[in-house]
Amino acid sequence: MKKLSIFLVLLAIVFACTPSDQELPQEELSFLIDTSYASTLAAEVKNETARTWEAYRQYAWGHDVLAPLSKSYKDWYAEPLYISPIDAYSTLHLMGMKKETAEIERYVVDSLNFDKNIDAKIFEVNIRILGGLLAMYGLSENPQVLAKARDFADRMLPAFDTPTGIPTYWVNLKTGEPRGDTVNVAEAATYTMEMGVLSYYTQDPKYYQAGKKATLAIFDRRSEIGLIGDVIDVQTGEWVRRQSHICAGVDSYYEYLYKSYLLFGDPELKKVWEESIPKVHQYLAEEHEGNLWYARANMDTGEKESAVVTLYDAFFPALMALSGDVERGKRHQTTWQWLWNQYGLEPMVYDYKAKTPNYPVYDLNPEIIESAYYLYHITSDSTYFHMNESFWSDIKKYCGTNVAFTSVQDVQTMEKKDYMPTFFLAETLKYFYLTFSHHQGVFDFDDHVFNTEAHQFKRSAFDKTKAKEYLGY
Ligand code: DMJ
Repeated sequence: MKKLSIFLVLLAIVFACTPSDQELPQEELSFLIDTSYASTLAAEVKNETARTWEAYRQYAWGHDVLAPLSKSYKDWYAEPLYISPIDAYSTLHLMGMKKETAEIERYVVDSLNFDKNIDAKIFEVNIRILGGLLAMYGLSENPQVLAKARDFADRMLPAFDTPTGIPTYWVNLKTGEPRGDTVNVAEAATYTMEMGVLSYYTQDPKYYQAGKKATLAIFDRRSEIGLIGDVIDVQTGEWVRRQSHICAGVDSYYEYLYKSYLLFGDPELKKVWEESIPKVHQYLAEEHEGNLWYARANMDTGEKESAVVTLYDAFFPALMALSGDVERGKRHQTTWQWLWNQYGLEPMVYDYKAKTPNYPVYDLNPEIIESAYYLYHITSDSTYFHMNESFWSDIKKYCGTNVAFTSVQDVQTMEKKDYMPTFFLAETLKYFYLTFSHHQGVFDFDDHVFNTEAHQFKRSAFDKTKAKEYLGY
């Protein structure tokens, strides 16, 4: 009886001191999340990932991509490169799916052979295959995985052997024959992270040096007002298109300037970042009907030319927040959320002045979810948790199939398309899981950097003094 009265007194004190939800100011309310509900969502994402992975195993094993509607598969080239499992590994590992990751690791070591007579697209295989294998090595410490990554990078390197140092679009994995003389900026200069990690692990600077040379080749060709174009000739170094933007085709150039600096500490990349990013804000940022957009402008005059953006651009709030410009990141993220809510998913290409989706496909892309996750971690504001909660609910509703998830052909009709891109496993599911499990502290965001395909690298595993030597900067 005595215990009960003490308990009741304590309870009365607690209630007296805690205002009801209605009395809490809005800013404080926005920091509250129900952790058991968050855990339920995290478990749901994990279950859905396991279900999706099982569908890949059942219908597409040994191939690049799952086709969820036909319960079949697609390959990128004449011979498969096993891209889905390599991309999925770092997500499955993070979710603690040990049996599945062991199976992928075994396959990579025992059966994966890159000696194939195919022309591989350098940009895509760098972020997915090389990035995925390097993350796999970082997580497994299996030297045979590192040997595969090195073998793959050695097959990529002939592409960088151009007068400018900017890689060709394709390279033949067997013969080393490069092909394709024009590339966009993302294809030209998104290599410093993977190549830097490989140089660190192998203590051979040649990989990082090739990636960095390509990045500097772009920066060195900036206009007098400090903007870069978007398509370039790898042989002559002449700009083929002089339009400046942060959209698909340029995006990860900016991302890697900052993130590679963060991981390795190369001061030259920091300088390039610090000189480049103010120009992006100065010439490309545009307020339109209450939203903050990043337009397309002429690289020489800075005149805005187009209000056509891509859903890939939603990587930018994350990059802003990571680099300390949190307020700008928050404002820009609100713009993307606005666009998502116009349809219930995002169109791939959108004209914010004409208000038309120029290309209405949604390919299960991660960027808006990635940015919500970064902002949630960095601000602790549950607004961003709830953003991802609603994106997750929409993806389940419009992209879910009876075996996995699939892309949408048109966000206006929600007609489905028979394709589940590999980055859905590498990125989209990962960022949902990280958001919903954030309160459990299972992942140390501040000790990691993600490559542009969301493969995680531990910052504390890269000693800056050694990096200077191993990467040769
Ligand atoms: C991913 O393959 C990478 O994030 C890339 O940098 C661009 N975006 C796609 C997914 O949308």
